[in-house]
This record gives sequence, structure tokens and C-alpha cells, in this order.
Amino acid sequence: MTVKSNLTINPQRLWDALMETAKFGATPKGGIKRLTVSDEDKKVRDWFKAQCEALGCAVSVDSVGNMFALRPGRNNKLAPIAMGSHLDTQPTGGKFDGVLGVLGALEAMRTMIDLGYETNAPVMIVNWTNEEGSRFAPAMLCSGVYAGVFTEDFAYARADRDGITFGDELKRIGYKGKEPVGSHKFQAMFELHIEQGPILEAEQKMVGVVTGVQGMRWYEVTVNGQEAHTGATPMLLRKNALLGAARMIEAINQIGLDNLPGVASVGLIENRPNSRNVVPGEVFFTVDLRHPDESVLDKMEKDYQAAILNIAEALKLKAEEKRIWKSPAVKFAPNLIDCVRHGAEQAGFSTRDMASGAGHDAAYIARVAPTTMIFVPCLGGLSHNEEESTTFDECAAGAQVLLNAVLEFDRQFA
Ligand code: HGY
Ligand code: MN
Ligand code: MN
Repeated sequence: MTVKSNLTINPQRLWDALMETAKFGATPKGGIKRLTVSDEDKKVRDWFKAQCEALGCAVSVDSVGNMFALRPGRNNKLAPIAMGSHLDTQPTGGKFDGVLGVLGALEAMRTMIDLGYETNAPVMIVNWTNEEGSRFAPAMLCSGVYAGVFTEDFAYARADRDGITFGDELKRIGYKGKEPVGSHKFQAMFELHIEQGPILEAEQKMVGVVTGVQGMRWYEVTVNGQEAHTGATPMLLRKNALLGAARMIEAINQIGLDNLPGVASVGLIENRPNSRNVVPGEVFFTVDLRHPDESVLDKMEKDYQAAILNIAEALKLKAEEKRIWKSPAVKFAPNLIDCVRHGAEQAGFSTRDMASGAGHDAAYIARVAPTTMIFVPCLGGLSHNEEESTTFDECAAGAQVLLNAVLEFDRQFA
């Protein structure tokens, strides 16, 4: 039975909040660089805390920086219903990845308060620390600590490519909270997010009813050869680490093409000594393999490892590789998926069921609480790009469906 929800979010207020927070880490090309636990991240966290406290929410921070803004309900013996996502971005991120989910939740909260709507269960907004995993790998680090996938110490020890640790930076920006991580229990989490892919736009659907997240694995590869003079070293006597890396990257790309709809990518590479007249002696690069089916991912992993060794052998190089992250494919909670579907119907939006290609905090939270996601389109499916673009109406649609879904889920406690 679907009850018409007459609570309507304020689209302009949501849009203004998105544009205001886009200033924290704004880049000249119109994107955002707000790396986790950076000064820019501190600014947006301070802003978010102030906004939630102004609404009368109690804001707390746990030991890995996850932020929780709680609004009581009629029956506070019930565990809260959470709406969460992340405020950190990629180095060349856009204005909507992650932040739409946190600010969409803030708008839903504002709407309930404006209209004096009291929920049965308490409601909570969550900002998960370091979803991106760009500066400190792996991704979804602190929703992972919350879900028991990683320990606090593992998280604190993660170092960026300059050797700075996550724990030191978290302390430096003042967000290493007192609350033990995992102490904030909730009974469900809804995450609003842009799709970051082209399907909704191509099919002209407004809302993605997300059924789960594909499996993801990250690796680190170091290729060693021998530094030598580019002028005096004959081609056949070289041990060129960069040539080896180039062939490995081509082979990894082919593994993606051979296992569609899987994907295989190399995103970070360091070439040493990176001098124009030295044959490179060492190359470090990262590998990202993803597929909805774990058994295919196992095969992609074996194929990639074989390619690395065969290419190294052929070029008289040494290659070491290690898996640093494995996030298995996840299915979301059917009853929450239904709340999203009904929430979209209430608001009159077209929908389509889909799995997520990108990773999200919801993938880990689904291990400890019923969880699901809501997608809205982004222009050309582009994300992790400063040109990421989602329209005023699409942002509003996402926040409206988030509110409707939460209220539908809450009605069971009336
Ligand atoms: O890697 C991901 O899929 C996410 O954007 N962190
Ligand atoms: Mn994201
Ligand atoms: Mn992202």
C-alpha cells in the first residue's frame, strides 16, 4: 500500500547547498579537489556540522572521522534510519559524486523539520570518511572500518604516495572523534548517488533502483629493470621497466575486453627515475578489476597475474604484484529496494533496476544493516571528471525519492 507523501523537498535550497559546498576545493575547470582529510575536507565537514546543528541535530564523530547527525523520532528506542554517502572527492572530481547523497539527506531532514513531520524512528545523516580511496587506498575505507572489514589501526596506517598517514591527517584536521567506530547502530541505510555511468540517461529514466554493487579488486605492481644511458645502451641489451609496464597495461586492458561487462583499468603510474635520457629502472602502477560475478573476477585475476609474469620474463625484468583490496559483489535489501521503487512512483518518476559499476559505502554497510541505493543520471554518464554534471531537476528527484523511501520505511513503526 503506498501512502501519498505530501512532503516535498525544496529543490532550490538543495541546489544552493550543492553550489555552496562546491567552493570547498573548487578547481579552475569547475570541478572539486577535496581529497579526504585534507584542509578542503575539513572545511566541508565544518560546514556540514554547522548546518546539522542549526537544525537541532546532535552531531557526533567516530574514531575514523565518520560523522553522524541524529534527529530523534517519536520512539527513540528504535534504531535510527540512516541516509548516508561521502563528502570527499577525487583529485579531479565533480560537484555531485558523494556530496549529492549527503546534501540530499540534509535536504530531506530540513523538509521534515520545516513541515513539523515527526518520524516514528530517529533519522540520521552519515558522512563516511574516505570513500574515494584515491589518496589513501583502499576505497570505502571508513565505512569498511564501521562494517568490521578493516581495523582502525589498518586505516590509521594507510599512507599516501608522499608517505603521510591517514591517522596523522585525520588528527591534524581535528576529526579523529571520541566515539568508538561502530557504536552508532542503525536499522537501515539509504544512499542517494549519481549513477556515474550512461544507462539512465541513455534510457531516459530518472531514477535507478539499485539492486547491488559489482565485485571490485585493487592490486599494486612494481616492475624492476635496470637504469641505463638511453644513448649508449643498445636496444637489445636493455632491461626497460617502462616498456614492460606498457605491455602489461595493454594486456590488462585486453582482460577487461575479454570479460565484458567486467572492467580492467590502470589509473596510477610512477616511472623512476623519470628522466628523459635514462632507461627506466622501476615502474609502480595500480590495477583495478571489477565484475558482477566473483568467479569471473577470479579468472581475470589469474589472467592478469600470468600476463605480468610472462611479460617480465620475456623482457628480463622482475615484477612483483599484490592484491591490496577485495570487495565482493553485494546484493541490497529487497524491502528497502521496494521502498525506493514506491518512493519513485509516488513522485511520478520513471525507474529502472540496475547494479552499480562504481563502489559505494553502501557496499560495506550492507554487511551490517539492510541497505540500498538510489541513482539519478549524470550528463553522458561522466564522473570522476571535473565536467561531471547532474541537473537541478535530477538532484531534486533524487532527494525527493530519498525522502519518500525513508518515510515509507518508517511507516512500519507507526
Ligand atoms: O572506486 C569507486 O568505485 C568509488 O568511486 N570509490
Ligand atoms: Mn561516490
Ligand atoms: Mn567517486
